[in-house]
Amino acid sequence: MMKTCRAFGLTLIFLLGFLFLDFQDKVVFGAINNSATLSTDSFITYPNASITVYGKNFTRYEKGYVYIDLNNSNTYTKGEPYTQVSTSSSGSFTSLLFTGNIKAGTYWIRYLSSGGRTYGTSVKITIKYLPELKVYPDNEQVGAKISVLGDYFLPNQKGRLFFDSNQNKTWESEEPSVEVSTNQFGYFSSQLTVPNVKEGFYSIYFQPVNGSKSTSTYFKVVKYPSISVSVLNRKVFAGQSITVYIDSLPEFSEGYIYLDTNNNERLDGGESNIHIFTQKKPFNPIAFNIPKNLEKGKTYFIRFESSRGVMKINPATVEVIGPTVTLSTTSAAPKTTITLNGSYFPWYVSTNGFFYFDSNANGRWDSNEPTTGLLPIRDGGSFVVSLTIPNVKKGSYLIRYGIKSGVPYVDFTYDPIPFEVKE
Ligand SMILES: [Ca+2]
Ligand SMILES: [Ca+2]
Ligand SMILES: [Ca+2]
Repeated sequence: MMKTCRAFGLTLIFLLGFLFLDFQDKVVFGAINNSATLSTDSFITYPNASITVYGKNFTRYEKGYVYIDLNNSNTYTKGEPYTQVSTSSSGSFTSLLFTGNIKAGTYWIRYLSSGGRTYGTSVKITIKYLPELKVYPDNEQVGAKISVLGDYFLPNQKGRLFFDSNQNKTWESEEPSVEVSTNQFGYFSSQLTVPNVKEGFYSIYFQPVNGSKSTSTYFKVVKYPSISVSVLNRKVFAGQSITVYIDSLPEFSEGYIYLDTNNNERLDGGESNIHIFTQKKPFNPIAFNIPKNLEKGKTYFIRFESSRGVMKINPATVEVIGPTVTLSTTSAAPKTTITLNGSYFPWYVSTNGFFYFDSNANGRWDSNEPTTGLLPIRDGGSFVVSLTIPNVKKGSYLIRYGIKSGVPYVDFTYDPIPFEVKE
């Protein structure tokens, strides 16, 4: 009798096991219901968004997980977005599932019981990226060119990109705009110029021509500090000492003010510079020496190079107008006395510089060649001197700038001035 009972028991266990293994997804076994279904409130969503997941006809009072099966392995893999659920007395649940930082694509959402069993229907969800605009840089000053990139839009979508100067969310013809079209991947890249608006936040819009919803991004219009110089009309001469100001330089700024001789927007070795450090506003004006080796007639930038990361500051421009010399006449007979009018000469030339008539054209002053004497330079860099043309044959000569003998090195030169001697 005992034997029979045990045999029957084993058979029952065997039969039950058979049923369980073979029909677990098809038949009602215990409390598992073959009509367990998952559904969602939407079939499309976005990364870092929530969707609502509904469960129906699951095992009652069961704890489980709803997850997005990213690798489609039909089971939960670490890292896949999930939410924990508890089924009610009727085997249902409602839960929010956060998509997280998920790649765009189509995935199955599945259910996994805390006992490790996957059952019930799966539901498909498509993850889409939201259309977005990005602007580089995200702050600039009036007149600057900015890059605007659009991504995750519909492919081949035409539209207008515009800077909403008057902040009414609509494009007006005077607002900077450009017609753009997305490529086959829903991407575009374009440029806009910051209009002449006050400092502050503005929106840049991409408005599709088909009338669908526009996408926008913020942009900040800023005003950089700017450098100015003390001299009239920004005209300077080589070697001049000028005053430099920087308006609205932030406190605790450190860097160099320099004259960008080669105009490469960098402070290079050999470029005149002065170190500054501002503890407090307002920033004190500083004395700055215009280098002596600049080209006459050319315009240069005086810039600021920050020692503490990138800081944009509008440069000042200076035009080199001197030094210059004007002759009372450019041709004369021997023994005529001519006048040399100088302007914008650096003061220190007084101590060692003069002009001479290079009679023998050897590029040097010889003691028998007439000179002006040392240049008596006045305030503002001007002088008036005379030179007597020597008794030389008619022809072309050069009046040259010379340096008093014994002066070891002077970094000031003046181009030779042509002169014609008549009979
Ligand atoms: Ca507008
Ligand atoms: Ca430079
Ligand atoms: Ca000579």
